[in-house]
Amino acid sequence: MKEPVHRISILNATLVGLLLAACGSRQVETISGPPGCPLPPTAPPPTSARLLDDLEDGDMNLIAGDGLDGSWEFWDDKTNSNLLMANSTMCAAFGKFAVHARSDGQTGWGASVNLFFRAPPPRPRPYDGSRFNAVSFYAAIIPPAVGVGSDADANPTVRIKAAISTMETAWEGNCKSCTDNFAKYIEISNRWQRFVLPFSELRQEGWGDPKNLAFKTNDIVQLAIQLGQKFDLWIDQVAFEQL
Ligand SMILES: [Ca+2]
Ligand SMILES: [Ca+2]
Repeated sequence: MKEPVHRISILNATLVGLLLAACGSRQVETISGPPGCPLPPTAPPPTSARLLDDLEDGDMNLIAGDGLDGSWEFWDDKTNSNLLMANSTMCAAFGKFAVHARSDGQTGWGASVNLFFRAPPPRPRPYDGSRFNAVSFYAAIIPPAVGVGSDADANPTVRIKAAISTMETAWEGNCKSCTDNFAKYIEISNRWQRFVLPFSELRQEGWGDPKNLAFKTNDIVQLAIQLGQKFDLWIDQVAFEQL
């Protein structure tokens, strides 16, 4: 039994040698991230007007200065003790750290990842973002079908609501029916992608009171990324933009 195994080994070694010779000195492109992580972004991050947080300080605060002193807040419906929301070193788009939010099933309204521009009190507290006209961030999901030994070609996406609140829509703001924030829906896949929320494209859904509001750039409160009941989402590199 030993001889055939030995011969196969030699054949494999020869094949590997031929392949290496064929490759020459060409650089091999990385096509996958760590197992269980999103696929890497296809390009480095563009220069932004003002980086809000890349998570690289390992904390839950944004990069302070320019009147900004807020922090990340994770909100959920308290229906699942397996909910995870953290600054994690497992799967960053850039650097080592990124926000990770995962739940195997909420039963209420779900959960949201929020980045507040100002620290309370009071809550909410406005920030004058009129120097900017958009917010950008990187996001990716881990779909159930993607992982070790699974079919990465399935490439499902998840549609989620990304929003900016103002003093007229934020929770406990100047509203009778709050959190109908200025939103846009985005399609997130298992590859890290950059998403841009131009302020001019954000709209209320129309169920809030007040509604049909104009977006007041000088009165913004938070970036709110609305998750559903079941999710495995990563967020990194959040910034203000001047497009
Ligand atoms: Ca930080
Ligand atoms: Ca990062």
